Amino acid sequence: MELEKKKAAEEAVKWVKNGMVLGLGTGSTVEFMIQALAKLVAKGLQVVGVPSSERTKELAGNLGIPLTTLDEAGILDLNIDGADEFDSNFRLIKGGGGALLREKIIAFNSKVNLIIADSTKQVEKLGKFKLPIEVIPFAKKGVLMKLEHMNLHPVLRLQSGKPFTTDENNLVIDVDIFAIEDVEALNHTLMEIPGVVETGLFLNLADVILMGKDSKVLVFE
Ligand code: ABF
Repeated sequence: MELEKKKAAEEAVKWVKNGMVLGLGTGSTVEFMIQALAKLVAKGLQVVGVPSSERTKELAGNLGIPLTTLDEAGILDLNIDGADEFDSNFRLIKGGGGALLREKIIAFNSKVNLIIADSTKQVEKLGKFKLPIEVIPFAKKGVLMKLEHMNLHPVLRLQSGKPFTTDENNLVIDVDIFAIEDVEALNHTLMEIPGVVETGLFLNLADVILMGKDSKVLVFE
C-alpha cells in the first residue's frame, strides 16, 4: 500500500501551479506528497501552504515549504489531503489521524479538494473504518451517552492510556456507522448534539480523488 500512496501523492503535486496557496492535509499519504512538493519547491516552485495539523506543520516546515495561516491566506487554491475511506459518491470518512476539524475547515475554504489514497480506502459502503467525532472535553459524558443511545458503540479514543487530544485540545470519540444507510441524516443528527464540534464525515467536499492502484493512479472526478 505504501507504493500506491506514493504514486497518488506524486500525481497530486502535478496539480500544483506556481503561485498557488495550498492546503496541506495530514497522514502518511500526505507525507509522501509533502516530500514530493518540497523537491519542487527546492527547484524554484513558488507556493505557500496552510498545514492542517501540527504534525504537517513540522514536516512541511522542516522540508522548506513556506507556510502561512488560514487567516492570512483566506481562500485556498488547492487542498491536498488523504482519507480513511471513500465511496462512489465521493463521501469520505476522515480523522483517523485526529486532524478532522482543521482538515474540514481547510477543505471548506478551498476552491478545489484533491484526495489522495491507496486502493484499500475505496469502499462500497462507508463504515468499516470507525467514524471519528471531535468533542469538547466538558461534554464528553453526555455525548458518549447519546451516542450509546443511538447504538453507535462509541469509544473514547486513547493514546498511551490517556484520552487522545486534538490540536484544538478536544477529544475524539470513534463510532460504528456501518449499519447506517443515510449518512447525511446521521451527520446532521450528530452535529445537533451540544459539544460535538465536528464529524469525520466529509460530504460534498471532495472534487477529485487520485487513487493509487498497484503501480498506476486512477483519477475519479
Ligand atoms: C488524514 O490522514 C485523515 O483525515 C485520515 O484520517 C488520514 C489518512 O491517513 P493515511 O494517509 O495515513 O492513510 O488525511
